[in-house]
Amino acid sequence: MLSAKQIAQLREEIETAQNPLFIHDSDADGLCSFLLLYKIRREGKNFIFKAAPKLDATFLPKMASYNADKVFILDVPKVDQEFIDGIKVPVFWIDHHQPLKRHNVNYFNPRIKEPDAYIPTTRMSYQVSENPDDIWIATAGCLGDWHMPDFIDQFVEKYPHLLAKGSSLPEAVFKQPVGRLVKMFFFLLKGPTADVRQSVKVLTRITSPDEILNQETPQGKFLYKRFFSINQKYELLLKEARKHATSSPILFFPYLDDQWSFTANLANELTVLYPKKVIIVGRRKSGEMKCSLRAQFAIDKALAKALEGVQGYGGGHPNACGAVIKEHDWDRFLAGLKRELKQELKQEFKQELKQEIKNG
Ligand SMILES: [Mn+2]
Repeated sequence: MLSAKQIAQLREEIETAQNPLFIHDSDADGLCSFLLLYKIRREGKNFIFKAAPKLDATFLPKMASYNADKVFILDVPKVDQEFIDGIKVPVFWIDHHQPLKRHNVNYFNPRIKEPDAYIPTTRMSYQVSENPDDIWIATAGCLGDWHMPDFIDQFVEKYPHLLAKGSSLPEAVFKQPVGRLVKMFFFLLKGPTADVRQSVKVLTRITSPDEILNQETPQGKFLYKRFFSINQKYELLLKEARKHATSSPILFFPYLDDQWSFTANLANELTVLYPKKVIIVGRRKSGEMKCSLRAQFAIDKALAKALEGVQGYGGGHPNACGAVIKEHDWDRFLAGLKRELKQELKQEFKQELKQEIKNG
């Protein structure tokens, strides 16, 4: 979390900015962070950063065209020093990924002090905005980054029809009405740039979630309709992906990527539907298989072992990894991973058995 001093500093910088530029990640956390901070003063522009993870010098000409007096970078994991140096106006970077060493930037990252902290950028942005009218945006952004916010009881009190008290994180995100809102903040960012820009502009003028979910105003109706048509594409893919669930501990869904890239959303929802399986959503591209791996248990060790002797690389968090494998080695990789997972299960079983024997 931000300290009181950091909150005051960011608040002051936003309130005194004439034409701030907000560069934010292209997901629910990035978008909600922008909306919360933008609504403090309603000045400036946003740039949706789609080329994650790295913001580098190639973006400088585009940034210069905004003529901003301050730049706020939200939820972008990697920003090159060259990019920061090329900006020429004060840069404020709020993020919660692995901290990097950078200078000439006001860097706000809770993991500098607490390496294991998990605080979405939206949570910090809400500390700065502190507008209770926007609690629905703050909630959706946190849930979108798989984090149950500490203010959830206030949200439930205000919107009891959107979330049942005491819901778990998976229930909130995939079973409760608030989950539709979370998906909306992801899906409205997909598709042709002009449509996305229009959706975000309309979002800055929405005052309550019911305005969208119940289509209470023309703006709400517009967003709901756009979301609905994108969600239809997603639901079709999800249905297709579910056909790939077999008795194997791996659910592999080969998927053709286009501008409607749903990889991360699909992988997350599938882990909730199949909590005991490793979910792999993969795309074939120039002789390689690029894939996202997710599970509700640690898979990083099994992945590292499966990568041995295979042309490819990968890694990430314990429950969420990425990997790129040469296509000719794909079957060998998959077989290796299956073997490793079964091995781990066996070990676990043996240990449980030992424990049972010990306990008599
Ligand atoms: Mn984030």
